[in-house]
Amino acid sequence: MHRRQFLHLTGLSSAGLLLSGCGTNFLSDLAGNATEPFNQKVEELLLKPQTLVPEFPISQIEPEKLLVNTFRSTPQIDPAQYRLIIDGEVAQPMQLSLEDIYKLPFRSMVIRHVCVEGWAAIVQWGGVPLRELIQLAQPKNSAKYVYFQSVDRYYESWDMASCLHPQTLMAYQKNGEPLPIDNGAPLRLAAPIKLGYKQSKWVTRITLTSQLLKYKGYWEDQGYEWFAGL
Ligand SMILES: Nc1nc2c(c(=O)[nH]1)N[C@H]1C(S)=C(S)[C@@H](COP(=O)(O)O)O[C@H]1N2
Ligand SMILES: [Mo]
Repeated sequence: MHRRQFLHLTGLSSAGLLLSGCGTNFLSDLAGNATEPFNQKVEELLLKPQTLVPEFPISQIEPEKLLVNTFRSTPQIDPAQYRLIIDGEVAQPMQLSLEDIYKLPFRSMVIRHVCVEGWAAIVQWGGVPLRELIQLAQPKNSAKYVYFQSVDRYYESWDMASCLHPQTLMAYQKNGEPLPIDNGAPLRLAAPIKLGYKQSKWVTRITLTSQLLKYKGYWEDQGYEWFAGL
């Protein structure tokens, strides 16, 4: 992202964006960032055209085929209190309200959701591309992986390239309607490039890390494949 575009976005959203309580000063952060080079690998991945998964026409959506797959219970989340934290190996940690998130670029796509348990469904997801959120937080050069923490204590980790794929969304709409709570409202991961269990529902925290940790994901830590690409 060009610096001017970044400053514009920061200026645009600074009123609504609360910095997480990490003791950093917003203005000195900005001054510091002006001299820091933008993460080279992230920039390369953003410029390199990534192969898009073919999308389906809206007429092929299969509303009844998307099964709710939740391993604990569906959490209760007050949308007014909800915040998405982005932290870890970033120059600009942030906390976003749903209002902040709805102002960011929107993309919708009709793709196939595939669950390892043997079912699949064509579904339309709408939301903000994850790459927009990652760019806003300005990844440090050390950032290579991304962890997602959910309200039901589900957790996942992804490689950076998959997170920056243009069809990887933080979705808040399903089939053109507000995302139902059972499907992960107010915000869930949705992408046609990975299996269903990678697509965390009820995400509240996105943490960039330099390494994969001992715990990689709810299902991965029970033996399922980590990359889980489609
Ligand atoms: N937080 C959380 N996210 C989750 C799950 C879960 O139990 N908790 N299940 C996963 C699995 S295995 C699948 S197939 C999809 C199912 O999404 P759906 O319930 O919207 O169909 O969510 C994934 N994300
Ligand atoms: Mo699944």
